[in-house]
Amino acid sequence: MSITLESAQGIFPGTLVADIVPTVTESFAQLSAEDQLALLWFAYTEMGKTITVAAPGAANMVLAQGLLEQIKQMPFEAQTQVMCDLANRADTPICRSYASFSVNIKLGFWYQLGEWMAQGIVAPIPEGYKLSEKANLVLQSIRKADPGQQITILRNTVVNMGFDPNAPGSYKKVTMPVAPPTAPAFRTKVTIEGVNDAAVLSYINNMNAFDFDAAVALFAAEGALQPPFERPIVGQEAILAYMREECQGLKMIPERGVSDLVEDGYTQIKVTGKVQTPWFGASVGMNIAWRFLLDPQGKIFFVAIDLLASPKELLNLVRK
Ligand code: 45D
Repeated sequence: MSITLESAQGIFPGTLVADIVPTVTESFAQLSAEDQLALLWFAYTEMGKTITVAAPGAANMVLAQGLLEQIKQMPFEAQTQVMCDLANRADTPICRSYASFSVNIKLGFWYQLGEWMAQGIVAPIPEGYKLSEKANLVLQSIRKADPGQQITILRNTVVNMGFDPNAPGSYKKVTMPVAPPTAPAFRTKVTIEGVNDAAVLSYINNMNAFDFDAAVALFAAEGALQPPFERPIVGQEAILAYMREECQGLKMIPERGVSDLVEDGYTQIKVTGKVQTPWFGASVGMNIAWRFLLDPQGKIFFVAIDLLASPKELLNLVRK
């Protein structure tokens, strides 16, 4: 049997991922726009008691500034309408510009609206707003999730808003400028218990230095990267575009792993550990696994990043 992208996706099948994320994301999408906004407000303010979200970098704000100023000038009623339109994915000019933003700019946009809502500059959630029974159940499920899962759910809801006339997965978005990689003298080097494969170590070290060109060069020409709950991104060019958009400021902290030779000279390697997003820094460590498949030349043929079901999964290095 020869290796394909599909067979690669199935390596380390015993890995338990956080199914709560797609489940809750789906139930959330069924709610009315009013319920969605109120629920997010409640979830976000509750989470804010234990984990702190960092103010976004200036670049994210500048690119959303025009839209934010426009909304700021509106009367409360119109502001509420804009927020409902975003949740409803209505085809309006504002929803189209929102959809053209990269993920981090969308998050920066909502961060600012959230601040303004708290200050009374933008229409708040009406005092005493009562969630529907369905929305209450969704909020309960979010409360049960761990912080890494909670922020992933929040991120998903923000990503899904707006009106995108283009095919999903096109990375030609309004995006923030790419910061230069960390200078060689300041780079860190990880060690991973049980794994000393050069491509894997080099992948993590380059990602931590935001040297995406070097990280992508470790992939096979038709290599693929599969983010949590997403389809694989195939080919060096697409992976590079994705990294420049989504990986700036991430801190990867791999802990341990296993490596085995499989058929046709390929090697499968599973690494578990944590990743921190610049939005929450060290206050949230997401428990993740990287499932690598390296080709006989030692190039990355495939890597999946999974958000794990529980911290216990960090110790699950079973091959089957
Ligand atoms: O609607 O090796 C209000 C890859 C009210 C790459 C609100 C990776 C109403 C390769 C509350 C104001 C990237 C895959 C809204 C590794 C309302 C690789 C606002 C993994 C919306 C390791 C809400 C990286 C707000 C990972 C402001 C797993 C919400 C990265 C803000 C994960 C939410 C990053 C924020 C995550 C969420 C970041 C800031 C999950 C950020 C989440």
